[in-house]
Order: sequence, then C-alpha cells, then structure tokens
Amino acid sequence: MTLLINPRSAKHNRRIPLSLLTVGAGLEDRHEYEIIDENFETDIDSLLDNLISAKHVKYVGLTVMPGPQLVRAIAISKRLKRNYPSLSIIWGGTFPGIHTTTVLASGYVDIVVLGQGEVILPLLIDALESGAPLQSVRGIAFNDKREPMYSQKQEWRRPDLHPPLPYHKVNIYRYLQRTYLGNRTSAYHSSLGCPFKCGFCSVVSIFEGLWLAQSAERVAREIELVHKRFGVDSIEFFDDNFFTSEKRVAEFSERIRSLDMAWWGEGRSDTILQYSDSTLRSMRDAGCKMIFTGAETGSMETLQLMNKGGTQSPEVIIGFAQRIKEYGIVPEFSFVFGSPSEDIDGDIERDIQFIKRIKRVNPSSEIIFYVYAPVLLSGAAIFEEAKKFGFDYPKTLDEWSEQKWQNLDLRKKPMIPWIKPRHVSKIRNFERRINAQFPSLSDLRLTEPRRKFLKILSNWRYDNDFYAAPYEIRFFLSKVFNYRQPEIEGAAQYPVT
Ligand code: B12
Ligand code: SF4
Repeated sequence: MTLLINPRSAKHNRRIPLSLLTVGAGLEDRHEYEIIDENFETDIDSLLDNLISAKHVKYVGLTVMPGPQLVRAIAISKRLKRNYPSLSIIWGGTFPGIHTTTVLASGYVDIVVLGQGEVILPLLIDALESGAPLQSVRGIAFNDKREPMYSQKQEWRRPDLHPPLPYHKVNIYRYLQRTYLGNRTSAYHSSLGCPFKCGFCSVVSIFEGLWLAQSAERVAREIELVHKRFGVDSIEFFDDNFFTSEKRVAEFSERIRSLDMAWWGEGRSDTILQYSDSTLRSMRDAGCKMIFTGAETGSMETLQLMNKGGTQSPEVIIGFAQRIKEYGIVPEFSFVFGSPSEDIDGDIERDIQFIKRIKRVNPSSEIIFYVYAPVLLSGAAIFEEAKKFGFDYPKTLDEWSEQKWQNLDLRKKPMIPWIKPRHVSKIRNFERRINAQFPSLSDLRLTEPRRKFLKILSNWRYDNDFYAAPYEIRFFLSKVFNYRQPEIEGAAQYPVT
C-alpha cells in the first residue's frame, strides 16, 4: 500500500490536489494507494499511525512546494522515518525537483521523483517490489552509500496520454469553493511547462522551455465531465501558460461555450495580444473572466535582465490592458519588485508610476505585488546578479524551515541583501493604497458601499503620490474589513507567465 500525502499548504484556500490525483491516476489498477490531504486533517500523525498499523503501508509519497508546505513535509517525513525506518519516503513536485541534493542529504527522504509521478512512481514501486536496482528506474534520484545518485532522465509524456483523474479517491465536494468565478469553482491542469525561459521562474528549472498540452477536445471533455458529474460551474486552469497556443484556446472555447462555465488562466500578455478578435470573442463567450499575466516591471531593461523573451515590453502590457478591457475580461498583472539593481529606490518609484498608468488605461486591472525571490537557475543573468550580491540557498532542509526562508518563498518579506526594510515599506504602503483605491474583485466580502468608502479614504493619497504611514487604510483594510488579498485567497497567485 502506498500513501500519497498533500502536506498542509493553505488554511482556507484548499485546492483540489491535482498533483496527487495525477500521480494516483498512474497507480490505479496497478498498486493499492490512498490520498491524504493534510489541509483537512487535525491530527495527521495519529491518522498515519493508524493507517500504517492497519494496512500494509510500504511507501509514502509527499508532494512538496516551497513555503509552509515544505515545512509540513519535513515534519511528517522526519517523524515517519524515525518511527518507521523501513518505510520508503518518496518526495515529488517542484521543490525536490530543484533542490534534489539538499533533500536527499536530509537522511529522511529516500527517493526523489524527478518529473511525472504518474509515469515514474508505478515503475519505481515495481522495482522496489522486485528488488531491481534503483538505478534502472528512470527519472529518480536516491542516496547510494550516502552519495546522491541520479538515474537516467525519464522522457516527458504527452498529457493527452494521461489516464483519467481518479476523482473517486478524494471528496471533490469539499474542494468546490465560492470564488469570483462562481459558486463551485474547481481546478484543472491542461498543459505542462512553458516555451519561455524567464530567468526568475522555477518552471524553467523543471521544463527547460518544453510545453506539452492536452488537446482542446480532451480539455473540453474533462471540463464537461466535472460540470455534469459534480456541478462544477467554474474552473481555474493551473497551467503555467494556458494560452500558449491560440488554436487550442480558440477550439477549447468553441467546445465549452454551451456549458455556461466561467474560467481563469495564466498567460503572457504579448502572446494574447497577438490573438485575433474572433479568438478573444470566443474566449469571452465561453466564460473566460480573468487572465493572470506577469507584467513584472515597467522597465524594458529589467525585462531583459529577467530574460522575459517574446515581444514583451511595457508598451505591450499597456496594450494588453487596453485591448482585453474591450472584451470584459479582467487582467491580473503580477509585478516582481526588487530585481538586483544599483538603484532599487528609483526602480520602485518607476514601477509604481507604471502601475498607475495601467490603472488609468484599465481601472479594473488587478495588481499582484511580489518581491523578487531568486530561483536556482544557473546561467540566468538575474540569478547570477543575485549571487554577485551574495545570495545563496540553504544547504539543509532544517535551514529551509526557518521563517526567513518561508518569507522568501512567499515573496512578501524578502531577505535578499539588496532589498532594505525601507524598500519593502514603500512597496507595501503603495500596495495598501492601491488595494483601498481599487479593492480586488476577488474579495467577495467587500460590499459596494465598503468599496466606495475605501476609495474616498484613499483618494488624496493616490492623487498626491503620498504613501507613507497609511495607518488609516491599514486599519480599515485589515482590521475592519479583513481584506482578502487576491494573491493569498483569490483566483490567482503565481508569479509566472
Ligand atoms: C495549485 C498551486 C498552489 C495551491 C496549493 C497546491 C496544493 N498542493 O494543494 C496554493 C494556492 C496553496 C499554492 C501556494 C503556493 N505556491 Co503554488 N502552485 C500551484 C500550481 C498553480 C498548481 C499545482 C498543481 O496542481 N499542478 C498540477 C500537477 C499535475 O503538476 P505538479 O504539481 O507539477 O505534479 C506533477 C509532478 O511534479 C510530480 N509530483 C508532484 N508531487 C508528487 C508527489 C509524488 C509522491 C510523486 C511521485 C510525484 C509528484 O507528478 C505530478 C504529476 O505529473 C503550481 C504551478 C503548476 N502549474 O504546477 C504552483 C507552484 C507549485 N506553487 C509555487 C509556489 C512558489 C507557491 C507558494 C510558495 C508561493 C506563491 N506565492 O504562490 C505558495 C505557498 C505554498 C504553501 N502555503 O506552502 C511554485 C513552486 C516553485 C518552486 N520553486 O518549487 C509553483 C511551481 C508556481 C511557480 N511556477 O512558481 N500553490
Ligand atoms: S514566467 Fe511565465 S512566461 Fe516566463 S518561463 Fe515562467 S511560465 Fe513561462
């Protein structure tokens, strides 16, 4: 028996664990397994102890993202290894995919799966069951005489060949939540990777410019299935770059038009700006409500340092804000403040003015604020710059658990040497100001009178570029209205695309 664990990653915002459902799809009919989502468990230790004593559990797989989920994955794995040394502890997901040797050096993770769990895990379990050498299983890393060993790479499999998701393994209804998109929002992942190679993006570390997608026909079929079977009325597409192929998006939109669904996805503004009017119309008519897109910065020079690629430029971002407004689709622009630079103060001020320009062009644009967190990408100019400033990653998992590294992962309170507390204050104060002036649509609790009140409260600051000490805004936003930041609770949160 294999246990697949989703360590706690969110208090309220519990998303359907697509990673483990996809891995589970590969185990169906081959190996017995269960999915455990710690987001719903109050005492996972007792639950695991009971399962391990009642069933013949030999393998425990954990999916691991950096941040709070990593901290929980460490605690769970450490305890299991200590109490049940013969269990094989297997990690998968982006974090172990990038920081593989650090994970293996911990001593409590036996094997890291590098790539598609649905392809690799069944082969790994076969090998462990038969006693075949681990080296013969493609796509893994493991310790051999305390040294990390990598097997040969496993080819990526086209996601059209994925077996269907085993929804019966989870209680899908507890994941359906009310969002800006609808009353029963679920999620789907329809493509792997991204064809671009931005220097700050973890997708590049894993996929190296590869993009493989399910056909429009298959995606539409899967969406129809959850709509009809579970009453799902809206979907968040968790693809890193859903909009890479205009042809696929146009065909998908045509196919789901009659379902009356609402949906959200992540894409590049330069790509979508090149779409034809008819594709944008089809998207709108098929329920596309919001597009998350990485604006990153208002500086062409910084975009180049970031290796943003394509035809991305500040003018393209403004053009996208303008054009998408005509279709009633809300753009969410994420900004990465604090790229390495000799003039961080000047850069922050420039980006603030750029955001105000976006808001003038399209006031309904949502703005997501992140602070640059280096991603391990050797050779990427921005990462090499960060290293020059003295940045380095932790060398042990215990160090990764420290609060300061979680702050870095969450891209809110950085600890990178060139960003000083005054920079963070300036960014946060402006963020509060903009949240008051233009409260996020994704906060469903903010009534219209409250939105109006916040706007009046913040008008003079916004108009006069006065951001310092916004105590009154802070008080009303967080203490009185308990404001929900879009990147924490809403439809979107990723510094990608
Ligand atoms: C949904 C999501 C979330 C959800 C929760 C997800 C969950 N597990 O419950 C929420 C909103 C909570 C979240 C939060 C964060 N997230 Co997030 N999230 C995602 C997102 C969009 C989709 C994940 C998903 O379902 N993918 C679909 C599945 C099918 O793909 P997959 O996860 O890669 O899984 C495959 C393989 O990796 C492997 N695999 C994965 N797990 C396992 C386990 C085993 C045992 C095996 C064998 C194989 C295996 O097999 C799977 C199937 O092929 C990804 C981006 C993405 N497109 O993947 C980001 C992503 C994982 N998140 C990321 C980040 C940084 C965060 C945050 C830390 C910060 C932030 N600002 O968003 C926060 C904080 C997390 C926390 N609280 O701990 C990064 C991680 C980057 C990195 N360096 O590792 C990603 C990659 C986005 C990005 N490109 O930057 N996230
Ligand atoms: S930031 Fe977006 S466009 Fe760039 S590589 Fe990552 S997913 Fe692709």
